[in-house]
Amino acid sequence: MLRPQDTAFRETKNLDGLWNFRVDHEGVGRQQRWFAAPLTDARAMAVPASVNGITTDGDVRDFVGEMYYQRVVRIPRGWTGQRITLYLESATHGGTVWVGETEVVAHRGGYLPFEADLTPHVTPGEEARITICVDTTLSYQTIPPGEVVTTATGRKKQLYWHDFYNFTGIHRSVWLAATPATYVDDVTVITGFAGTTGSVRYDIAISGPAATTDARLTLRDEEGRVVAEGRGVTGELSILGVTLWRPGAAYLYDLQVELLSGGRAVDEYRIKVGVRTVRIDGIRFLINDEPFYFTGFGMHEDHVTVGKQHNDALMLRDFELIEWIHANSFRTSHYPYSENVMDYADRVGIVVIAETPAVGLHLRNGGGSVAGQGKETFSPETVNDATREVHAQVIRDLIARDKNHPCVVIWSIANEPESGTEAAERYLAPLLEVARSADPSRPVGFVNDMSCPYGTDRVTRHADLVMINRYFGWYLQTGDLAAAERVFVHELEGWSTENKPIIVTEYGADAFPGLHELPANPWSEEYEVEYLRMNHAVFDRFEAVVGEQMWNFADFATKGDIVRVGGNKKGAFTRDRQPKAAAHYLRERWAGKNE
Ligand code: BDP
Repeated sequence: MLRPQDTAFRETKNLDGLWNFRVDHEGVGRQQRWFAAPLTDARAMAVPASVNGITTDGDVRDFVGEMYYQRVVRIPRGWTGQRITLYLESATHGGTVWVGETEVVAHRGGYLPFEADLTPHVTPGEEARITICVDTTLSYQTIPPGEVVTTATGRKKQLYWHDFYNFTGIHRSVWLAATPATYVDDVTVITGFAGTTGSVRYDIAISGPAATTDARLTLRDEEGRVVAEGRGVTGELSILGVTLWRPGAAYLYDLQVELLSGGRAVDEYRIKVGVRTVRIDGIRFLINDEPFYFTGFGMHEDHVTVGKQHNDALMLRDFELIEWIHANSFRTSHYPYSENVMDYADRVGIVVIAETPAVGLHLRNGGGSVAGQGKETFSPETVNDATREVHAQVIRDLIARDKNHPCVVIWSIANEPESGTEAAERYLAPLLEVARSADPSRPVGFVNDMSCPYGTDRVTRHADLVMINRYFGWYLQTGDLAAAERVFVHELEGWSTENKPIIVTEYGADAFPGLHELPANPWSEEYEVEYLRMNHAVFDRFEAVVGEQMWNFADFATKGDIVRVGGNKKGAFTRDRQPKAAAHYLRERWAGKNE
């Protein structure tokens, strides 16, 4: 499946805007066939947007179950004879789509795209009623997991074990798209170079009724000059005098893929190609065979009112701040981000650790402030074989979506799962293999939790590198940075013996914006700076530490809780993207690091 685009043989129609919307409080929508007629008692809802930050009604904000979106669209009259699809960039945490009364697709999982073939169900030039039912529920067989309980007052409540607000809705764009009946279904590129010659290995998948297997490839540089040409569905292009894609100095070639029938083009798809390599050599992380040190953040798609909506203006502000602070990377904690974010990271040369939505797979512990549930994480009743199948599919889908992005240098298959037990090893080790076989060209790992430290963790040995989240001086040794430093050094001495690169993918302390205290105390802006300074002193002692991604880029929403005041306040920036003292400090450190 490829993201829709406009080319000589393809067209798109964006369906963003206000849709009719109704929350199915009674759980009767399917039985009453709400999709079969115009929605009654409907209100307006923005697409894309999270529902939760818009409403003033607590029963809607915290709703658990199915929500209906509906609108009538006119299918462009020029689309006769084309394959017509509906492409949803994401619907959290899953969606069922009807055209008129016909169900055309049902998808589980909240942060990855899915599409429906509408061709047999619509007529170009005529109107069609589209209904999307978004299911907000998380269970032990979803990624991320959750459990729905009924409270004493009979209300359904969603439990989940991740430390960010469970925003729900249609967070990214919805598209109608037309392609030829026989079309380019997938493009995979893997790049390399030897000396000054670049290589682009390609693989094209074709679908549709015509028995076409012929393709023409044209690679152009940023000035539009043709630098390589190819023929056939697999092969390799060579670029003489290649300009590599480098962190901070992106360079993108344009690959035009044309499907040929009888020597004539019948479909066209284009992708951007950054030529670069990624490799681990002992404790070094190499991009283009040069050691790379990650500076940056774990982030969130999170904003006031719109929640997890993708918005280009807000995205640009985030990237402006990333550049201002001299960061060179981020992790898509804790789910795949919008495709626009990945495109933009490619374009500006920001390095990305791409993560699946597998967060909160640690029921005994919870994450950060999230209390444990006292249940076994891995058991027939909780996270089980069926969950692992879903998790494997999510890994494959993430890689299918993002494999061609030069910005992505690591796949993270999970954040802070339980990793110290045999059951965890049985669950996670095969999933690392799933990622490796889906993409042999990038290192694969998962992010280790503080409760499974060096010596007890059983899964990192199956990963290509060490990624750890540590909060010494915050959740442990609170306020005592000298004690925290000692513990952290001790632990890194352990991990250093693994002969793998180590990235500290989270370290952070909450600071309430505007709270100042000298001498510093936890929650003050001063303490956040001192905490970061201590952590950096520790990292600088270890050659194997090849990256620091501070938690978090910006303050973000969490569920209501006694340990969170208006959300998680570990941001270097506030939720409205203004710098705290920590941001000014990081800017100085990272300017020096990247020299
Ligand atoms: C870590 C989690 C992250 C939390 C963070 C925290 O990975 O999602 O937000 O702790 O507590 O355990 O701030």
